Amino acid sequence: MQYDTVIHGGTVVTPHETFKADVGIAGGKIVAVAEHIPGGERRIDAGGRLVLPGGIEAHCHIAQESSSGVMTADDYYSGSVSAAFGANSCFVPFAAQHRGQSIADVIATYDGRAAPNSVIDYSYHLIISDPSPAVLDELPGVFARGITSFKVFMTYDLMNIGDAGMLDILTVAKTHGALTMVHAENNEMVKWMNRRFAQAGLTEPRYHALSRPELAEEEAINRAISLAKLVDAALFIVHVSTRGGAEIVRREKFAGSKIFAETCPQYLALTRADLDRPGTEGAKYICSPPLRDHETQDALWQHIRSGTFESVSSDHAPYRADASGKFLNGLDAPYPKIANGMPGIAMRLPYLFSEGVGKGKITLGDFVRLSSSNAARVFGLDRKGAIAPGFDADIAIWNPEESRKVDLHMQHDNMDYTPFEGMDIRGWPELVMNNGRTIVEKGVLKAGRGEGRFIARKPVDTGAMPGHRAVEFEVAARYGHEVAP
Ligand code: DUC
Ligand code: ZN
Ligand code: ZN
Repeated sequence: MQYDTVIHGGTVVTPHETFKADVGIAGGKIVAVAEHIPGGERRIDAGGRLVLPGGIEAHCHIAQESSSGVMTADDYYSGSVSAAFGANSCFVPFAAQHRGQSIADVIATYDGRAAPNSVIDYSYHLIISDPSPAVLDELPGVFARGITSFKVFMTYDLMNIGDAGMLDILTVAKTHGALTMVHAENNEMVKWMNRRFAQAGLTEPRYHALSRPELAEEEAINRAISLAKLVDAALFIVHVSTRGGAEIVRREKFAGSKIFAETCPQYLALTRADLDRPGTEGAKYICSPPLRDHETQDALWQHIRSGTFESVSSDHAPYRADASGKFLNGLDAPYPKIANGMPGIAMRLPYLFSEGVGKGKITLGDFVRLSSSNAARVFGLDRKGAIAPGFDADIAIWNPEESRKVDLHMQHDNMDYTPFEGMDIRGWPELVMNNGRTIVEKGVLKAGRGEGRFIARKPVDTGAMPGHRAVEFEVAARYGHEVAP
């Protein structure tokens, strides 16, 4: 067998095993994993290193306008470069529909942004803000193209599609084996809180966190799951930030509903006290759902280690701390007018490795699941997320001993701050591959603009999940006559 590359002497990690092995790569694929593999045009010494599946970043905002028209600082070049430096071989940003826009137009727009620029493999989740009959009719064509997941919002007036809109989308998604993702916060609770704070003149960033109560997330998660259960559709709850929300997810998931969920490093590393930073600093920590407290961090870690979450995603939403981003409406804009989100695509995995594996909160197998293999399974990336023959040679070689202090320079994004600045990290990716191409090696970018490929994804696999049967849909069996729901 001729190998293009052999990674030798490393420790390979899968979700269930950690073992010494060499990895043989040919034609962009892993073709052998064995105790000793001779040959190879290139031999990479991985002695003392961990050989892991390349990360899959399943939640990030790249070259995306927010509903209020603010463009992210990262395009598909800088965003994918930053992802690659953070040990990711593949990412799935959002392609966002704005109201009135056809889905064909949305996809063409994002193809134009991604294809010439991405240095790593990519796909999109489609954001649907306007589930009109014409838009619902377009969805089968989107699934056929391999875009098998989309996100909807229960909050923001320009995005919220309402419960009936969600039921329509969940139903179409179920028909096609697609996965609906949801941003779950109760819109009316948030707007009511905003009005009260505005009336009292409380508009500094710290009130952002208080304006989006934990109960707003918990109520919306509960409602979203009820809607999904009614039609027995698969649902992925994004960026869970509360103990109560995680508990609902856990209860429903382990009762057999088709529920998936993620949390994000910012909810583990930061708290609402960060919004109290002086001057314009607090605005850097505005994200939704908002940062919480130390008790919540402990609870979320417990849920991570006990299997409530499929993945830990960055929710990289890069808005610079200047007039192009956070301060489009001025330096002293009230918090509802400050762009919502923070960067973190390069820090997701180093943070999870250092805090999680390094401090004994999760195992190496958990790290592989949370960083890559679960996202591959849930989002239909069937050739990714594993170090095994037949899979894409998407590999990250980690030095578990390398220590770094986080600074902006090591993010390689287009941002002017990192919320993780100054943190001590132990464990760092030394070499990252996508399809057998070395994309980052010892701090140097090796990948070329536009070398990433669009990946057509498979439908969501819920075969092992019993799901939920609503009795009201068994009209014929129970009541002797048919009603088409
Ligand atoms: N939701 C996200 O997922 N990211 C940024 C802002 C938001 O509301
Ligand atoms: Zn969201
Ligand atoms: Zn997001």
